[in-house]
Amino acid sequence: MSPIAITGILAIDHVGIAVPDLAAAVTFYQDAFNAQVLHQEENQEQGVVEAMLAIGSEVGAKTGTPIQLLAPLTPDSAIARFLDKSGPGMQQLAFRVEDVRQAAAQARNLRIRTLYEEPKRGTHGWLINFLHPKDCGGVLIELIEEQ
Ligand code: CMX
Repeated sequence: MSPIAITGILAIDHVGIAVPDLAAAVTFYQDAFNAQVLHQEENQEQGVVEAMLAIGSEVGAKTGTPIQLLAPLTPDSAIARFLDKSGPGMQQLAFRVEDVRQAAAQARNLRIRTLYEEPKRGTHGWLINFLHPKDCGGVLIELIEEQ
């Protein structure tokens, strides 16, 4: 019997964009797209400083659609490596899931590698894991469970 697809995917949570300078990128999104800043934080473990912005008003009603701007805190962070190799641009697609451990186990059954055995903490301290971009058609997919 073939393994089941990943279940419990609720929505696209956000698209993540790697930027070298967070303040400059926030200003650009505000000025060019009328984006609203929802939240900013540093995540030392991930080596990022990030801003969550809402774009547009049609989809997602009150808050618009979230875009996450990610800048490196350290030169050896994942975002710094991405910027060095690929330059600024889209770095990840994030799915909100009901249960990140279950989604990760189902991914592994589908022979999609997860970056972590156990979830780590992402934005708002929510549980996260990632699916390897080489197993997802060149897209780094983040799985997020609200806590
Ligand atoms: N999207 C698509 N492909 C990617 C990628 C990305 N974001 N990052 C790396 N790759 C590709 C590389 O281009 C490379 O391809 P080739 O072998 O064809 O050249 C391959 O994957 C391996 O890349 P690498 O440079 O050797 O690997 P890294 O050491 O940079 O690690 C990855 C890649 C995905 C394991 C690392 O970026 C990682 O651990 N990411 C998860 C954590 C993260 O992104 N944290 C920041 C965000 C935090 C948050 O969202 O809260």
